[in-house]
Parts: sequence; structure tokens; C-alpha cells
Amino acid sequence: MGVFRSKQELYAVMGALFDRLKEDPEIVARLLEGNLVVRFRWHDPEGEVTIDLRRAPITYTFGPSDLPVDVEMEQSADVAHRFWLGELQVPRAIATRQVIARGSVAKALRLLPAIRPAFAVYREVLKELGREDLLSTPMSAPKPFKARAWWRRLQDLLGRLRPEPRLPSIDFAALNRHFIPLVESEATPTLPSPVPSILPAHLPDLKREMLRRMLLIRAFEEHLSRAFAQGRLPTEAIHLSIGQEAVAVGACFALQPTDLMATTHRGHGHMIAKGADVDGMMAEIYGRATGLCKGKGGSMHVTDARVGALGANGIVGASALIATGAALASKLRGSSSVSLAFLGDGATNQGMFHEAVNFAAVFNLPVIFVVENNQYAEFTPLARHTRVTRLADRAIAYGIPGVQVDGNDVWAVYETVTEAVERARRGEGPALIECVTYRWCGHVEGESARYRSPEEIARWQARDPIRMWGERLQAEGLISAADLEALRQEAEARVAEAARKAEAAPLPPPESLTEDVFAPEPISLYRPSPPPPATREVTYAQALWEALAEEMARDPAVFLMGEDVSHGGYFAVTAGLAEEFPGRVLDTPISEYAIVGAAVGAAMCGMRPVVEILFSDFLTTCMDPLVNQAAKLRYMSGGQYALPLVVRTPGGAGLGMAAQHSQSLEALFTGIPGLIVIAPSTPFDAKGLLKAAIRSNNPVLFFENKLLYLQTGKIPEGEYVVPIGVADVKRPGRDVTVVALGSMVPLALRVADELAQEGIEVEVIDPRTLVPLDMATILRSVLKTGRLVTVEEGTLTHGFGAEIAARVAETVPHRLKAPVRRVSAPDIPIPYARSLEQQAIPGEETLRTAILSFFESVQAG
Ligand SMILES: Cc1ncc(C[n+]2csc(CCOP(=O)(O)OP(=O)(O)O)c2C)c(N)n1
Repeated sequence: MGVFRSKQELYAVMGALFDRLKEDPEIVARLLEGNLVVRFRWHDPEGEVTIDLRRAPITYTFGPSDLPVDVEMEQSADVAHRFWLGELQVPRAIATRQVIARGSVAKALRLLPAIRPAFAVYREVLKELGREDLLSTPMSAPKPFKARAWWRRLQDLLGRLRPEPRLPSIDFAALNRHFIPLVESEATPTLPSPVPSILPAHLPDLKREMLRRMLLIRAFEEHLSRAFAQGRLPTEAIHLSIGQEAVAVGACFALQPTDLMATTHRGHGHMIAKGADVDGMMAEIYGRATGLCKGKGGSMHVTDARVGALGANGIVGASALIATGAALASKLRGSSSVSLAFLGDGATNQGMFHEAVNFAAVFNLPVIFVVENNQYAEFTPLARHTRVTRLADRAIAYGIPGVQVDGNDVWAVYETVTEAVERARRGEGPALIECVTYRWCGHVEGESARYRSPEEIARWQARDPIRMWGERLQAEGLISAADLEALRQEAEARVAEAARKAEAAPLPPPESLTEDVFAPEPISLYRPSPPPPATREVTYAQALWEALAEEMARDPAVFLMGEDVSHGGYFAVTAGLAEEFPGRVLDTPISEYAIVGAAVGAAMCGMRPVVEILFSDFLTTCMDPLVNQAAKLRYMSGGQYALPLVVRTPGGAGLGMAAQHSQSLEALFTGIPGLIVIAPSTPFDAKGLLKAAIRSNNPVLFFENKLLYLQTGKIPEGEYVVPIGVADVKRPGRDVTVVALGSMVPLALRVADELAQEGIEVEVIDPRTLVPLDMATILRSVLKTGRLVTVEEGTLTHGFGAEIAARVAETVPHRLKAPVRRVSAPDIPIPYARSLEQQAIPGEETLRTAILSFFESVQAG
């Protein structure tokens, strides 16, 4: 028997208490807010009371009642007694099954603060009833910890009788495994040093070398054509440039080894002309470990950084942006190197091309755009993809020189490009050169489409650039017919040797699969360390400003670029930096492709661009440079390039800017391998993580929530960085884990503080870095609490919460006491009207309800 010896005694005490409570107007008013019918069931002794909190006066009935009950709590009379003494935390009692709750428990728990004054009343009632003994008597009921200890003992016993399957032990280090190599060295990865020029200075030799190189390209591609037809290449995408060799050789021979070149899917000729290693190229196209890109790029992406190549590229138009970025790097460094982009006639209809040329013109960059007009964009002839008959005229729109040249005349190409290169080297800016030529083969090997007449092909083959150049050299007396034949045989032998080596070379080792996704990073940027004391109060925006200023002062390779950044950008984050760092804060045209694309090119050349995309919604207008270039070029090049760039961008709703200026797109980008994604929530983290991001050797997408810009918080006085890939436990707690992103972190902390008043201890975790994710910290918390809520401003489906929930579920399915709750915006665009916008963004109430729902019984109703 416990504290109450009989049902009558229990009813007498509770009745006296309820009578007192229903006379207290303040308590009554608060209780009526619940609009509930509550039933308490007691056992030991058994009894029950139904209390109607729907209207005044409050009524209660001991024993059976027909009232429709909203919530029912079942417990021993001793537990009830401890509750009224104020000694019991109800949510924890529910969690430990001392109280069995059914129905609208979350709603009922909200009444807890209202009932708190009743604890004093209960003590008075006990005194009035002459039961002072119960105030001081040690409880006969087991205390919670004792109950748990008893439960554990029982489990042990049962376990011995019928051993439970053991949970697999958790490898926390494996949970945080990522593909970023961490090294002790702080050195910045650099491009390999350029190989010395192999171009002869003596003009007749140079002319002969042009012929040799064109023959080599022809032999190389003829071999690929045969190998493809025989099924010896591991690809369905081989784009040959047979018939266009004069463009490749004429243009590349106009460049120095330190000049840079970016090309397209049809880039074999350009690469060989620039001096790429033929064995390495062949092995790459055969998909071998000895390939220039270790078998990760293939024909469309082959590259050799040692010869100043910035890669072939599978995205039509991308080469223009990458070369522009390389030229920007050259200009910022005060270097004399020039860059050159090859692109097709079809690419001149690409937005990337137009943004690149305009950008290059505006900044007067040393870049040459060589449009290789081979008459077709895939199967569509020039006249059907543009009304511009002379593609060189496209230059007029951008105020730069545009020249058309016979692309089958290697000397004409060479002279024209040389002039443009010298002009660019003198600082006179970009030029566009249209080389009119023709491809003899299909767009892609194996092509069956018939869109060209045999007569048309024959007409162009009659102007074979190699034959024409050979005849000219013979006419100039520089070679004989026998020399020509010897050169042809030499080229074929060279290619045959490369093919033989490639076929004998090993396949890439399996372990190389996950290598080269990211460049090596200094381990210091990832190592958790105790944070320095934060003493100085600043806004989030000010913290970002300090990070930018400090890193610009620290590293001359860092520069800023974006729309109106010299004026501070839309949210004034960069204000004043242009004055402090003249020439290193660049206001760009409204060209998001160009902003990020040029950052990619500049980063490949060793700069550390930090660009601002005005609103994260506009990331959609630079998806290619981010997703296909920044995130992929290291991997596709087999680790030849590093891409140390940061894209800062404000996101989130709350400013009445509707669906195209309010999205939270963080989750979208976490599924792109090769990108680091960061979303800090405090000034401390914003500064420390932005500094780490700028020092990172990899592309970082840095989300800043607009509503946080004016939030204040303390930061340390001196130098610090916040480690990448390390989550922060913003508030410890035992009962529920809340993983909150960005703007949801302060909200989660407010809710956690409130719930603490009601006895629920919420642990709030801010991952800070979404990629790489510190899953170990999240999981350790979930193992402690057994309950997980994720809260994000983004939408539900495929949200970040989904990923966390899935990872927790697959790692510790049996440790969750209840299913994971996800709090997010609904799957809708963000609306304009303030009331609707507020409805869309997760608020405190939604989060609170999600947390409290854990304490509702599953047998509700
Ligand atoms: C952005 C993009 N759109 C479409 C394609 C598919 N595609 C590959 S090559 C090609 C034709 C490109 O024509 P052009 O620029 O004239 O170059 P060419 O193939 O003639 O060398 C197309 C449409 C692509 N790779 N990238």
C-alpha cells in the first residue's frame, strides 16, 4: 500500500484539492484555455476522476463518467501525489511510463504552467486534512531513477533468460566519413608547372611542325574512329574533329606554354595542338589508370594541366566562361598570360557564351574566343540555329573586335589568333575569331542521322586542311612529297604505339573511385577545438564582413565579385571592402553564369574567388558553373585542378519577397558530390566558418539566412576559424534531439527554453556544415534522447531532415522511441502575403507541437 490507504481517502484528498482550484479565478481562466475533458485514472488504490475544463464552472466527477474524454492519464496514486507536490516532471514520467498518457497529451501538457500554483494549494489541503505526515514522509513510491534501475534489472534478468539480439556497435568515425582528404600541409594546391615550349622558333620548322601536329591529330582521331567501330572504347560519345585540324593547330600555335586554353566535347585536336601527352590522352579515352585523368574524364573531358589546358568540357558554352575566369586571374595577378576558349557555332546561342563575352569585354580581359564554325550544331545547320550569317559579327554586340577567317587555312588561323593574342597581352582586351571550317564525320561516332548531302561533304573534303597545307609547304620548298609521306607514317606509328600502350594499361583501381572528389584540405580547418572566448557583440553581417576583410588581408589570392558588391551588395555585407582592398572587389554585370563561371576559371588558376549571388534563388541561373564545373572538374580531371572558391548567398523567407526571393535551397545542393555546403546560424559561426570556407581548397556554397543578418552575438576578439564538418550542440538536453538548420536554430533554442519550464529538456544541434555532415554528433544525441525532430525552413520532400531521418533510421532503428518528426515549410512556393508567408515558415508553435507529440500515447483516442 502506498500513501493513500483507500479509494475514499484518495478521493477525499483530490476532491478537496479540486474544490480549492476551481475557486481560483486565475487558475480557472488558464485551465479553460485548454478546452479539454481530462480523466485521471489511479491505481493502488484504484479510482478515477473526470474533469470538464471546457466551460466555467469547472466540474469533476469521481468514478465512471460518460463525458467524451480528450486526454487520459493513468498512474499510481503515489505518482499522482508526487505530481501535486511538484516533485514529478510529467514529460519524463510519460517517457519512462510512470504515467500512461492517451489522447491530446500535447494540448494537456500546455496547461502545466497554469497548474503550477496548485502545488502549494495541495500542501495546504494536506495540512487541512491532517495529513502533514505526507509532506515529510519519504515516498514509498519508487523515484524515477529507481524505477529505471528496477526496469534495467528486469531487463538484465530477461536478457539472461532469453538473450536479446545485440545491436551492432556503432562506428562513429565511419558515420562522418567523407571523401575530403585531410592533410597536415597548409599549402595551397597549384597547377602543375607548365612544360617548356616545344614549338620551334625558326619559321620553316614551325610550319613543318604545324603539319606534323595536324597529321598527328588526324591519325589519332582516325584510330579512335576505328577503335570505336570495333567496340574497343568504353563509351558511346566520341566526337571527332577530322577536317578541323587547322583551327586547333593554328590557334594553339599562337599561344605560349603559360597561356591557357579551354575547349569543348570535340577537343582532342585542341589538346594535342596545345601539346598534351598523346599516350596519356589515348589511355584516358580507353578508360585506363594511366590516362591523363586516371580514367575519370574520358574523351569529352580529357585534359592536361601541364600544357595550360583547362580541360575539354561536355557542356556546350562552358569553355567560354572558364577561359574568361582564367583571364580574370591573369589580370588580377598582373600576369602576361592570355587564355583562349574554343567553342562551336552552336555554342554561340548559349547564354554562357554571351555572359562570358560581355563579362570579358567589361573587364577588358586577355581572352580570345575562337568560334569553330563547322556548320552544324549537332544535326542543325547554321542557317537554322541563328539568323547571324557571320558569327564574328556577334562581337559587335559586346564592343570587341570580331574577325572571320578561313578555318581550313592553318596559317590564316595562326596569324589571326597571334594578332589577337598579342593585342590581349598588351592589355587591349578580348577578341572573337570565327574560323569557318567543316567536320567530315558525324556529330558523334556511330551517328545514323542523315542531314548532310554526300556532295556537301565531298565539297569540303576537297579543301582538306592538311592536304592544302602540305601542298603549300611543298610549293614553298619546305618539304617534299616523300617528307609528307614520312610525316604521315610517323604520326600513324606514334598513334599506334599510344594505342598499344593504352590497351595494355591497367584499368583504374577500385579504390580510385572515391579519390579526387575533393582537393586535400589542411586538417586544421576540420579539427574540432575548444572555441576561444567570445567577448565582442557584433551582428551576423558584421561577422561576415570581418571574415572577408581578414582573409583578404591574409591572402592576396582572395578577391570578391558579384552584383554591386562594392556598394555592399543587397544586404550591405561587403560595404567598405572596395575602399580597403582596391581592385579586389569587382562589381559584375547581372550575369550569374559569368560570376560563378569566371570564379571557376580563376580558381583553377590558383585564385580564391569569393562571389556573392544576390539571392540564393538565383543559384538556378548559375547551376552549370556550380554543379557541372565547380563540383566536377577536379574529379573529371583526375585531380589535376583544385577549385578553391566560395559562393556566398542569402536565402530564406520573412521579408515579403515571395517565391523567387525567399527560398531555402540548401538541401538541393547537398546532393551534388564535390560541393561543400555551409549554413551558419550565429555571428560566431558565420565568421569562423566563412574564414574556413575561404581557406578551403574546394568549392563551398555558403548560405546566409537574411533574417539572421541583423541578429547579434558574441565573437572572439582575435583570429579564429570554426571547423568545417563539425556540428555544434547549441543546447544540451536529455529528452528530445532537435536538429535545426540556419534560421531555425534560434527558433529551436527559444522553444527548448520554454519546454524546459515544463520539464522537457531539448538538445538543439546545429550541423552548421551540411556537407560534410557531422552525423556522429547527431547520432550521439539521438542515442541519448531516443527522439529526433528535424527543423528547416526549406520544404519537406527531399529536405535535409529527410536525409538525417534516413541516416538515423538506418544506423540505429531500434534506439528510436518514436518515429522521427520533420518540421519544415510545406511543399509550396513561399507566398507573398505576410499572413501566408508566416504560415509557410515553420514557427515556434509547430516545432513545439512536434516535440510534445512524442509525449502523446500512440494508443490515443
Ligand atoms: C548545354 C548543353 N546543351 C546541349 C548539349 C548536347 N550537345 C552536345 S554537342 C552539341 C552540339 C554543339 O554544337 P557546336 O557548339 O556547334 O559544337 P560542335 O559539336 O559542332 O563542335 C550539343 C547540342 C550539351 N552537351 N550541353
